[in-house]
Amino acid sequence: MSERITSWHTDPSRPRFVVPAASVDAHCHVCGPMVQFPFSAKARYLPEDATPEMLFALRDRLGFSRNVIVQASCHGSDNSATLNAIARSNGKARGVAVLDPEVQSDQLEVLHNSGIRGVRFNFLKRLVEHAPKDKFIEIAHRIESLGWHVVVYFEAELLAELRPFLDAIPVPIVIDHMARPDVTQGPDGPDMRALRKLLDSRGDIWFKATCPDRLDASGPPWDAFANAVAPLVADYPDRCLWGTDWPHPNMQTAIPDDGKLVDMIPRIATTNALQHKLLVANPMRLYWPEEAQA
Ligand code: 0GY
Repeated sequence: MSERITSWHTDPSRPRFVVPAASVDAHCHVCGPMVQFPFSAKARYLPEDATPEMLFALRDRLGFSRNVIVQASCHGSDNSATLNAIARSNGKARGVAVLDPEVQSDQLEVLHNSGIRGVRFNFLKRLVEHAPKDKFIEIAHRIESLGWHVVVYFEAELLAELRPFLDAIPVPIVIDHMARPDVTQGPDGPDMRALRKLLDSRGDIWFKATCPDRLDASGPPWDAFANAVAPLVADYPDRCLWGTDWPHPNMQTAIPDDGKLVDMIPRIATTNALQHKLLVANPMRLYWPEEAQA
């Protein structure tokens, strides 16, 4: 693996949908710059530099105000690139880290003071070598006093097997990309039913209504995604988040136009009230609780 990948649209359109004031892109990443922040030796893909300045330019172009930067697997558990981006954001970004199970408590404090508010557990075999559930549970207990949550990334097929693990997590849980349901099954298909069952089991499980480009092979305007996801957002309006997923790590075909991704929002959050929850109130509660409106 030596070829570096450009996984993002280099000239995204300006969205037609105008997002509410103070909107948060709650799922995005930075990669590199490689000379400053080398990629992990275990990285499964090698991206071109997707720098903080590029992310912030996209934020402004799309009309967003803040970012939640999720540590990408290509940087392993070295969060330096993510922390660098948060530090350069003038307070407009917070982050989700990937932690080494041996992380010390004083390092957790440093991460908190640097803007980290959650930890990501990635179960995608194509992205990570190991996903040690026992260590993840230990980490989840250790972050509890900081008020953090966990972000879990897995595919729909794994949900039943992961259920005891998820049940044992003592902090709020955010499910990346709704656990990648087969959206062609529609809103009442087995994958969405299983996700709803999980959401119904606890009041503190959230989901990201993200990634039509990854989940709907029919391509823009991603009708299957809109059809499957809109009822979920309507039924769980206080537990959904939205993000661009820029720079769309490792996407090599069907790279999405980020402006078109924003234009999907009113199709999955169909009223002003839902849009405000999805883009402002919900991410503020999770990432900037000290500023969130009651
Ligand atoms: C995503 C999805 C992917 C990649 C990563 O950390 C990552 O490398 O998250 C993926 O390949 O599905 O959320 O960015």
